[in-house]
Amino acid sequence: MRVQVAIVGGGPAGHLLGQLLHKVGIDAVILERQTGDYVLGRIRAGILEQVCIDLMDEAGVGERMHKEGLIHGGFDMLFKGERHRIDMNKLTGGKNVMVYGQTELTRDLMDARKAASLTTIYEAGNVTVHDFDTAKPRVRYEKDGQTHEIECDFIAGCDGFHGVCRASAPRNAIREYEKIYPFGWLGVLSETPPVHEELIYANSPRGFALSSQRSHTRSRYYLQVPLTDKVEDWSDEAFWQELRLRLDPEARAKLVTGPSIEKSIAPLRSFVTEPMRFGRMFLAGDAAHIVPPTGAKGLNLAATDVKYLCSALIEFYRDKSEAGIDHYSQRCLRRIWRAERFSWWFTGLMHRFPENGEIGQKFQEAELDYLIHSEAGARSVAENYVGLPLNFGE
Ligand code: FAS
Ligand code: PHB
Repeated sequence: MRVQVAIVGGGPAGHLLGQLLHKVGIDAVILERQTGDYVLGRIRAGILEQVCIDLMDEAGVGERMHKEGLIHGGFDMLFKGERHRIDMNKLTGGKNVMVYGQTELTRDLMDARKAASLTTIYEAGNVTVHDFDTAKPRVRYEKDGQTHEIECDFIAGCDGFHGVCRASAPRNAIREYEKIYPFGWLGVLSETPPVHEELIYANSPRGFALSSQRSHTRSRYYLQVPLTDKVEDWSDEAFWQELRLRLDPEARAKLVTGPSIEKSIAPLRSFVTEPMRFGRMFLAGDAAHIVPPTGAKGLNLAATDVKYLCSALIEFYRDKSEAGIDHYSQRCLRRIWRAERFSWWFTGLMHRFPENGEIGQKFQEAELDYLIHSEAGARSVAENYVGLPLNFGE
């Protein structure tokens, strides 16, 4: 097989890239090691920035998102038993975010790809990437007991944190930055109405909690838990009991519990790869960077990487210019580090760090108290949360 772009990884980054390339007539194949159902079964992000919403529209798959997505103009920060709303819409001159699950976004992209009869090879085993330091890179994979080879002009590594593409980059050409947090997020998805119409981020003496949602009838909750916890250690009842203890009385009274339809523990890390381009191989999304989910940036960063990569490839094929692909890494990394910084800061503000002692909690409470009484402080939170403009600082 020969294509212009071989996309490794069929998560949101891979499928969004595939759809955007298709819209401009660049042919691509997606190689995904799992089944489509497995990919859709992973419950992850829930918040879309305007940049991501616009890209879904550009990809021609925004219809259900606009019908079912929930526009949020603010969120609450809960500490010392009281909730304080960050009015993002007012503080950013009218910007909002949208609640629309990553699962639904990926499903919309998969459906569009299928409707256009575009090729996604699921259960592609043992994918390997070759000769990306030449003008004729290749990708190999195993399927149905046979080894297959794809010739291409470019390889897009959209294969997530544990993928093969970053791992295949020459070690002397890559620099990795990493910070691992001393706790994880225990997440529960339940077919129960949310306790509040917007999100609640809670900094409680017992630890962080987040009350999020997927719709008016489906809730997503998270608790900060020790890294030693296993998901089987947490019964549904134990989860609901602990969540109650971390919420304020009003939210507690409104909490509707029910059976978990998904329950998992995700580790938290800050991670960035520099550069994101290796000859004719480009990394995008979690393949290149990871943020602690506190700032709801992971999926949104993947979307902007894909936006930049797609425009670079259009320049190459349409304008015969390599300027875009030469500038890709630098363009992505400026935005990535800003989001990494915000996600790290927000994680530090909202989670318990026992190693910092009681005084650490007091510092956090003082910073939170400042933020809710300072328009400048609240605006800083709001403009980072809705997503900095693409041309910020230019
Ligand atoms: P993904 O990891 O989603 O997709 C990569 C794809 O590549 C996968 O389908 C994988 O099967 C495939 N793949 C891997 N290796 C391969 C190989 N060798 N060959 C072929 N295919 C291969 N972000 C938020 O904003 N909020 C959250 O609450 C949140 N929760 C998260 C929870 C977890 C457990 C994780 C891991 C991430 C979470 N994220 C969250 C971040 C998440 O949403 C990512 O940002 C998003 O999935 C990025 O999408 P991709 O870059 O496509 O990577
Ligand atoms: C989610 O709904 O999954 C979610 C929302 C906001 C976050 C993280 C996760 O910061």
